[in-house]
Amino acid sequence: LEKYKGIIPAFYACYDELGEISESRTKELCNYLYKKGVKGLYVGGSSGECIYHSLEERKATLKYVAQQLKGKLTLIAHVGAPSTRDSVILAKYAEELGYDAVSAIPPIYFKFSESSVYKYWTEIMDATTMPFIIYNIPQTTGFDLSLNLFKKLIENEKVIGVKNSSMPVMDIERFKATAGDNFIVFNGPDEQYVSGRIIGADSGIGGTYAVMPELFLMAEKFVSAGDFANARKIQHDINDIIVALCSLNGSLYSTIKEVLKQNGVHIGSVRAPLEPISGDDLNKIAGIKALIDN
Ligand code: NAY
Repeated sequence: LEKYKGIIPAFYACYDELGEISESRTKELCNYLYKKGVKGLYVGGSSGECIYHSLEERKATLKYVAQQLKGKLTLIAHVGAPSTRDSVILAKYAEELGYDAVSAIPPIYFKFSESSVYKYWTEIMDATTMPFIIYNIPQTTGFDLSLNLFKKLIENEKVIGVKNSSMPVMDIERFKATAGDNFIVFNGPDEQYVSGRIIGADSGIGGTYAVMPELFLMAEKFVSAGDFANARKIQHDINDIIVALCSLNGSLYSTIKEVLKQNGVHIGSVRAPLEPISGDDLNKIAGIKALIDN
């Protein structure tokens, strides 16, 4: 499980100037992050704008990333989709491409019982021989993974981890205490990376890592060394940056993409209904970039 331990950025959707998925830009972002020294990538998740993509677009992104980085970085494919059918299609495709693991949010839109969610995740697991990582993100899905359902899920040995994005860090502690050493708990909220790691997370997957990989790599270095005073300082800087990234009139991801553009990485904007940054707020990007660079 060592290959899952480290800084794993959630990969962004890379568009051309017309807003279509771009092969060259996807590969450019792959190269950029590879050179930064991250451990792996979480492809096609929330930050990847997966819910705004067709099945073909999701497959294309999975393919371009694999072509660029298979064997170089740990690759996790997020395959959660509104229907079980589409999730299974994506999981099988990720297996064909040689991804290390698949992961999925619970089904969205309708309210589902725990047994329906259990069935959904299990059908995805049954579709391939790959390891599976549960994705718990109640603030966007409305489904809060209970400890009881968690216990039932981890009876399946394909379940090697949980990416926990719920805000109480205590959830991380409970999942880790329940699942034990031979299991990976990924910290989800970037604002709480250091706390998450200290309370029991083994690793992290996050939507803001790719815009400031150096800072998360440094936080991780301090946490692993037991230097919590310095880890906390880095977390403070990270949180100032996250607050700034969230303060503009578009979406978090459109701000991030504008900052990356100033770093020479052009991956387009975001797909509507996510909004691009506009007007005066565009002038604030340089200031946010400076905050990250300092
Ligand atoms: C993914 O699947 O793309 C992620 O890992 C994103 C998780 C993010 N949560 C949400 C609600 O988008 O990383 C967090 C988030 O961007 C970060 O904590 C800043 O708020």
